[in-house]
Amino acid sequence: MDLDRQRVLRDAIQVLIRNWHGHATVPSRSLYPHQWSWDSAFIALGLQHVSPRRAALELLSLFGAQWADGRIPHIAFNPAVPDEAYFPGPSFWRSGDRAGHPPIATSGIIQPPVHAIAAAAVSDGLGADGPAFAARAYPALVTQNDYVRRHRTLGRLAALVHPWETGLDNSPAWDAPLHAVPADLSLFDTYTRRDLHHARGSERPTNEDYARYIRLALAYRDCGYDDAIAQSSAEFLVVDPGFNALWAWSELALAALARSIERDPEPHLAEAARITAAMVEELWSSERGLFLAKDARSGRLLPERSVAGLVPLLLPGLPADVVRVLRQTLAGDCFRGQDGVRGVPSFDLTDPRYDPRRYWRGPTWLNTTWLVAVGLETHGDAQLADRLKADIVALVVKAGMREYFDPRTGSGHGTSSFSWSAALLVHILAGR
Ligand code: 9WN
Repeated sequence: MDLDRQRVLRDAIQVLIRNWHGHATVPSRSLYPHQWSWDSAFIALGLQHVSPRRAALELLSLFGAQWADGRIPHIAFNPAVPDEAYFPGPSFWRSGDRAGHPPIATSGIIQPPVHAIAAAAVSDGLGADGPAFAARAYPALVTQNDYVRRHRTLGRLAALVHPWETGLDNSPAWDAPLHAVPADLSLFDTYTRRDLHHARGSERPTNEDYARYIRLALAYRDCGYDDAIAQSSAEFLVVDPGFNALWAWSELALAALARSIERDPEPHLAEAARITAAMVEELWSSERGLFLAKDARSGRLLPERSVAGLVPLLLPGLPADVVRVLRQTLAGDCFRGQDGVRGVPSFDLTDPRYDPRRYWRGPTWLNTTWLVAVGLETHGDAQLADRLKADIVALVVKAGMREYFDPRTGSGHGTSSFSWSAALLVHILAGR
């Protein structure tokens, strides 16, 4: 390993150690001082190479925040951190008011279900302890996906009630449905944004969009997080190709976990095939060259090209012509075709709304770049997958463990010492 790689590996491990708070890892000590759902899955993938036991604990501690209905909330709050350290905090979400709440305070929305993928990897790395871990993780993961299927599907695919549920919160793909939600700036008489204390306003969502996020979260909370009520009255309801692809991919990981503890993998394989087929029928656009999100309120596909539309490459069951077109789109002008682009930009470089430094509106993120790289490997394109992984390493060598990166200059943005950037770097340097 060359000196640069040795240096960033050491730095990354230090970030993971510093951000560990005893049973889980915060995404960032300053901007995100609690446990986040999909972050923990990416973090566990990296942590397994440092300490397989810590990686297992990271996931088990998140499962400890699971609700009785099966949802794994997007934030598990650390009781030792003051309410005002992050907004919206525990006093906003009021998870304790709802029957079946977990022993600690949590948010009420969800994030993409990447956890089974992490659990399957962690279980493999635990050696003789793997089956015992798998036996504990498996029921939580099955219930997590059952919740999505029973409470969140509209027709055949999952629908999300808040941009934060997609993980790609501020993507221009959400502009049209989100801008139909009133932006009530008087909400800031009651609530204070905390993110702007830790990150530049020019790299975060606007106040108008933040007011819409608050309104949507309040509406979901005030209907008691009841999904039937929420879906029938939702001001925002989208079917996201990234979330649905990760849901299908997680069923494949559940099949592997099931096998390892002598359970039947078949229902998981069938579920993955079902979701994959539904995605191709409902979200594929040969015209735009990738999967699109759908506005479930109008039934219309949203035309924006975002990295979420490439994430379904992870699914081995895609038709060959879909894979071919996805690879062309990835290599074309919208994403990788232009000189000097590193990783996979989160949004279409040719769209006037592309912004290389505002979160999810253009920057390269390491998690989505890694997911696309694994998708390429799934379809036999190891060469381009390796280039994406080399880009990830190069970005971190140049700018450190930043939250996201300008795709063309490689400069780092958002928060520093960001856990999933560190974890995925470790994972890649371990040859994954
Ligand atoms: C809201 C923690 C999270 C990530 C999301 C990312 C950002 C939160 C925020 O940070 O969202 O959940 O306050 O902006 O968009 O993907 O999980 O790292």
